Amino acid sequence: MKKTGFVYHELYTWHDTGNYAGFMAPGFPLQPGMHNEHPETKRRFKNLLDASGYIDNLHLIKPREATEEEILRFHTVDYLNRVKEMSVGSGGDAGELTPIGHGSYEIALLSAGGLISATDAVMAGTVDNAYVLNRPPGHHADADQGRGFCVFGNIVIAAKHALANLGVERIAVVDWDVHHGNGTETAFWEDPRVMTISMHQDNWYPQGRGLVTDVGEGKGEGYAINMPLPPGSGTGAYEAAFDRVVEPALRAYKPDLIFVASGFDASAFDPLGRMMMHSAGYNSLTTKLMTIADDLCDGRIVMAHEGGYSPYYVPFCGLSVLEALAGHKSGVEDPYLDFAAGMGGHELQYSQDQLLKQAEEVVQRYHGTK
Ligand code: 9RB
Ligand code: ZN
Repeated sequence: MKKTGFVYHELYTWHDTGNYAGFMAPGFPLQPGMHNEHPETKRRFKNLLDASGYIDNLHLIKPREATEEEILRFHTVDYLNRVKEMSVGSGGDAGELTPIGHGSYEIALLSAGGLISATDAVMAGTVDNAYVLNRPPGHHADADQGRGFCVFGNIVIAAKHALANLGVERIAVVDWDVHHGNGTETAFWEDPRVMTISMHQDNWYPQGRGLVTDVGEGKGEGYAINMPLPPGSGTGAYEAAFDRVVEPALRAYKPDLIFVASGFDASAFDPLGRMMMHSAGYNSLTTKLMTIADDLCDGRIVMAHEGGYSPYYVPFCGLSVLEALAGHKSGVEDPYLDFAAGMGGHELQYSQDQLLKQAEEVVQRYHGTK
């Protein structure tokens, strides 16, 4: 059993992404509708924790707002002011497909700050590990603009806080969201203090990013690792990616702290991904990561919620990850699991194996391990 911190705030669900048609800005011929990154999916994750009673196994951590100074460790002043102005007014777009509603600025500060609160608690040993169920998400955000629904780079900001104030020297970020963790990667592209590992659907979003040959530059060369997996990848591919690439890279790097960009949009039921993960798969990846983290950094893992757009399935993936983190079963069975696990093609496929061979070579080349 572990003491697992959980960060949530009602205001996270008040970030208003408006009337987009899915992820497209509305306007003829796109009928206005609902944005994919709407509050309900994340609220239903929290609701399942409440309804099942599992919330009582978690140590609740109150998020605070990140300070302007903390945001500016990553973002430009211009960008911060732009978000603030839109948020005081009636909203707008913070860059590329990143809706800002009235009041979204403060909520984005609370989203980044929630990750800081969780990181502080894990580093202080108040909890063993933590999950932050925050929105807006963060892993696509650039220094000078929002991207792909992400306003501020939540993990980047928490990592910079940990490096500056918590005596942390090496951080690993494992991103299992179905999209590439471009914002986090760019932030530390030339920085060996943070190893970024992204597993994502090949060339989905942002396109042209996250190639297996993208490895970082300058002092950061070899500290960015990318696995652009083919569409259709299931638990076999994800588990092999962990065993063959994530584990050796982490064991060679020996981080003091591990962040996870935890999107559930690689699930079999996600409208914005074409992968086949399921709740038991996420439980297995979490368990693998915990074994590694126990060996390397006293189990210190901080997970930040990112994408995941099936309102019906995300709660079961989330609960399953928390069950692993806390080392305690909820007794709730995932009603979709048999169906998802029964789909064809979960075993590692030839094309997936070929990609993993290339990623293994990257780890081998820079970190001398297999
Ligand atoms: C479109 C573009 C997007 C942007 C972001 C996502 C998902 C993000 C996520 C999906 C599609 C561009 C429609 C660029 O869940 N991250 O974790 N679409 N992007 N140009 N156009 C026309
Ligand atoms: Zn995503």
